Amino acid sequence: MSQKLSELIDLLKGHRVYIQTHNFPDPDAIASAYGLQVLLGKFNVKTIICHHGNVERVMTANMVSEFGIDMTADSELKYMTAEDYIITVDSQKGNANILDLIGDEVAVIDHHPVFCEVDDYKYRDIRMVGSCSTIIADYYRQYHIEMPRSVATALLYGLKCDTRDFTRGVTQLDVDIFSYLFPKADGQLIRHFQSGEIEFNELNAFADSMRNIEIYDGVAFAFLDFTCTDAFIASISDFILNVDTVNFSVVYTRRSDGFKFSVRSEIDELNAGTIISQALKDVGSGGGHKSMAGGYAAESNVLDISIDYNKVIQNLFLDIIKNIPYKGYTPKKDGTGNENTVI
Ligand SMILES: [Mn+2]
Repeated sequence: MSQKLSELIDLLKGHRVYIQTHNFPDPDAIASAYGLQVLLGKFNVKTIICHHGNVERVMTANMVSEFGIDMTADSELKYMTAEDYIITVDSQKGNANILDLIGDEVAVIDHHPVFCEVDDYKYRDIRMVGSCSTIIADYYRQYHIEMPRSVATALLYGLKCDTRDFTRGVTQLDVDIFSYLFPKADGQLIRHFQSGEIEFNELNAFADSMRNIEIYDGVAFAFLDFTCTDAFIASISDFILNVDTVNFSVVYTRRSDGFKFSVRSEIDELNAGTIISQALKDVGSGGGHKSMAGGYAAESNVLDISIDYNKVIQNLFLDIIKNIPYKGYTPKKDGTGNENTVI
C-alpha cells in the first residue's frame, strides 16, 4: 500500500466525509464502502456512504438490508458542500461510471486501471487486484484491526463476485485475503446471496437474449432488445462467456439516447478494457479491466439508415480484434484476418 492508513485518518479528521461508490453500485463497491466505513469508525471518523443510481440486483439489495448498510442516493443528500471530503471506492474521479458530486474528492481506493489522471488526490491507493474488497480487507489485516463478521461476509462476497469465484483477475493478494476472510465470514449467507443472481422475472428475457447470439471466431455478440438494468447486461455477458466456443463476449442494449455495453474476455491477449476503449473511441467511451469492461455509445454515432446497427457495433469491435493475434482465432490464408466473417 502506497500510503499509511494514519495519513488517511489524519486527512479526514475535522471534515464531513462521504464514501462514494460508482453509479449503480455492485456487491464489491458496497462491501468496500461498508468495510471502509466500519474501519474509519474505529478511529472516530464518521462517514456517509453515497452513490448515484439504484442498487439494482435483488441479492445486492439483500446484502444491504441484511447488514443494515446505510446508503444514501445522491438525490437524498441534503448537506454536501464543496468543503466536504469524498473518498471514492471501487471507482475514480473523472470516470464515466461515477457522478461528479459537489464535495472534494480527496482520496481514492480502487482496483481499476487509471483512465483519467487526477493528481490532486491527497490519498491514493490504487492496486491492480481482483476486487476493491481485497484492498479494504488488507487494511484490517495489515493493521490487525478486529473485523466484524458482517464486514468479513460482505468483503468476501464482493471478492467472490468481482473475481467470478476466483476465475478472473485473481492475484496473490486476493488469495491471501481469501484465507484471511474465510474463517471470519458467514459462508451460508454468501451461498444464499450467490444462489439468487438471476431473478425469476428475468428468465424470459434471459432466454430471448440467448436466441440472438452471433459468434465470429470466438467473439460473441448479443443484443438485449428490451429494457434491462446494467447489472442484468453484465450477468448475461458473464453467462455467454461460459459457452464453449466463446472467448470474448459483447452484450449491449438500447438506452434513451444510445447503447450500453458489457464486455467479458477469458483470453489474456484480448484485453476487454483496451478493446472497448478503442472500439468506442469515436462513438462514445469505454474502459475497464482485462477481463471485464463496460461502455456507452451515443445513438447518433451508431445509427446508420443504410446498415443494421448490430452490424455497425459488431464491426467496431471486430475491426480492433482482427488485428490482435490470439490462440483460438485462425487467420485467413491470405493474412487479411477475419473481415469476411462480418457484413
Ligand atoms: Mn470492483
